[in-house]
Amino acid sequence: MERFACPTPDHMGRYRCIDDHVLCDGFIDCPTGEDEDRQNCMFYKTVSEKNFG
Ligand SMILES: [Ca+2]
Repeated sequence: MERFACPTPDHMGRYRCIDDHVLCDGFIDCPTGEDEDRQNCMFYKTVSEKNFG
């Protein structure tokens, strides 16, 4: 399983790490919602679809 660090730290100044399965799942997991960013999701889903054939 891959883990990703959010690009923006939270209010404590810590960078949160999230699992790849919470990327683009419709819920905001990063402090400013980067994991649900439309452009990032478009890229992520494109890669995922290629990986799944
Ligand atoms: Ca999410």
